[in-house]
Amino acid sequence: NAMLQWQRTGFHFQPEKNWMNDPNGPVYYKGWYHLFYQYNPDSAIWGNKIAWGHAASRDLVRWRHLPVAMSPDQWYDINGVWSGSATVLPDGRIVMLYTGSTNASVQVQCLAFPTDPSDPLLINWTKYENNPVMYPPPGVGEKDFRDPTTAWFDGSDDTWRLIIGSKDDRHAGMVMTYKTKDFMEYELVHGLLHQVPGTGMWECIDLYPVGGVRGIDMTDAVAASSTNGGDDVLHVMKESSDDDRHDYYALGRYDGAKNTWTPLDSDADVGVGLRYDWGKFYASKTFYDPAKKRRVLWGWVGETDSERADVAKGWASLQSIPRTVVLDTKTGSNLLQWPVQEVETLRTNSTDLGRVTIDHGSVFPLSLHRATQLDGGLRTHFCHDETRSSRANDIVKRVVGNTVPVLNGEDLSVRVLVDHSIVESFAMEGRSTVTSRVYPTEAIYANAGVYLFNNATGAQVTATSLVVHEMDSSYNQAYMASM
Ligand code: DQQ
Repeated sequence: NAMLQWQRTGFHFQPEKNWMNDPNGPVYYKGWYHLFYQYNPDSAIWGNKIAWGHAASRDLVRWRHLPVAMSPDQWYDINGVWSGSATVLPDGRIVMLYTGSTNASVQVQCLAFPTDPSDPLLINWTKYENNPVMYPPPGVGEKDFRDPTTAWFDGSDDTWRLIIGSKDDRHAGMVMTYKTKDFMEYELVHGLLHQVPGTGMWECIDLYPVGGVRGIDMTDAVAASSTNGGDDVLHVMKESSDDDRHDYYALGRYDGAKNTWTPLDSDADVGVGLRYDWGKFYASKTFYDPAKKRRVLWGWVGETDSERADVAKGWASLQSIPRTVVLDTKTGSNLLQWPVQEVETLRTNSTDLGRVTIDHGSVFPLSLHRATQLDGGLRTHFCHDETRSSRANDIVKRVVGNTVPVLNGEDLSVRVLVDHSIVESFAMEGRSTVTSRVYPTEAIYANAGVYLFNNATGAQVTATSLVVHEMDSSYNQAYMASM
């Protein structure tokens, strides 16, 4: 339906057509960033034939679409090649672990390798001949055992460790640890790494270090903690709640020897405290980028329109802008998420509006060339109100957000990315983020505009600084195989 094509984004990743959900196996390999994703090649809705879509990029912004990497074609994944993660071995080889949904819909873990390791685009994948490598252990439901993480090396017993989320029979979300020497044989580590009552199935868990001197790569951080106590390193644990479809995280301490992870603040434990994003954002995953020595987060941003509309337009879902993730050393109690710096290479016309004061009850239009793709910041109050975003009646419209700490001496600041049908906002340098899908019926292409308004009954509001960057489309910049 050509009418709806304006909803396609200019600089957020999406497949050329059909359904996408979770980001899978992000990894940097021979100069290319790889993004795999849950993909239905047949339709714009989720189904039982989910495959791994694949794209690669030099800069996390301009993407090249590649052939489907893995399809459901074996007894152990015939009902879906589900989510998983990449591990890079010290010699540079990649090991991919993913969940297969078997011919009996049992969730098992499977192994795959690049068929040709000399191919930087990693086009072809070979599934391990003795798959599956892990079955649900005794006491764990056949349909509650999925989404293996990236593995890290633990020198104390020379094993690789990884974790898998689940829930127990009393609806507590929980995390199991496995260890392996060769990625073919696995041993369940005694006890649970963590567990939170009442939080249900933990999908797509993630565990990674932040804050310490060597605290970005998991293997490095584990090595550092065994040599110096590692007290400066915190570990983020994140789960995607199948109950309410939000991504929850907490800061804590990981102890490999005891196989425990303990939250700093038990009142804000995983699943009950902080979220990565207070809008539409789910099944996210981080990876360590060795090229720029940073941790990068991807999240699946689904549609909030109707399934009927998705079928009509022939596609569904976006990925968030890839975000760097660091510890907020000022508060010590949350992460900072920020669009990767490469996004700024898409900025074209920049308008610095300086200081703007808006009287109560008034609207201030900004004059811009193009308002459908923007990146900008202002320092004043901010509100994500989806109720005003569309006249359509088949979509979810809410007011979404949360409190964000503003410390003494700080001003409130917000950065907002606008890309046709998505608005992604970062308050206070990324202490809190909100993502919305928007489906305007009139404000599309040249009819879109940006306005400052002040709905207060009495007070004036002053934005002490306001900058707007019009954004290029990353897809305009064709990618050559030789790049
Ligand atoms: N999506 C995958 C699962 C995962 C879920 C299936 C989260 O592996 O638990 O498409 O969105």
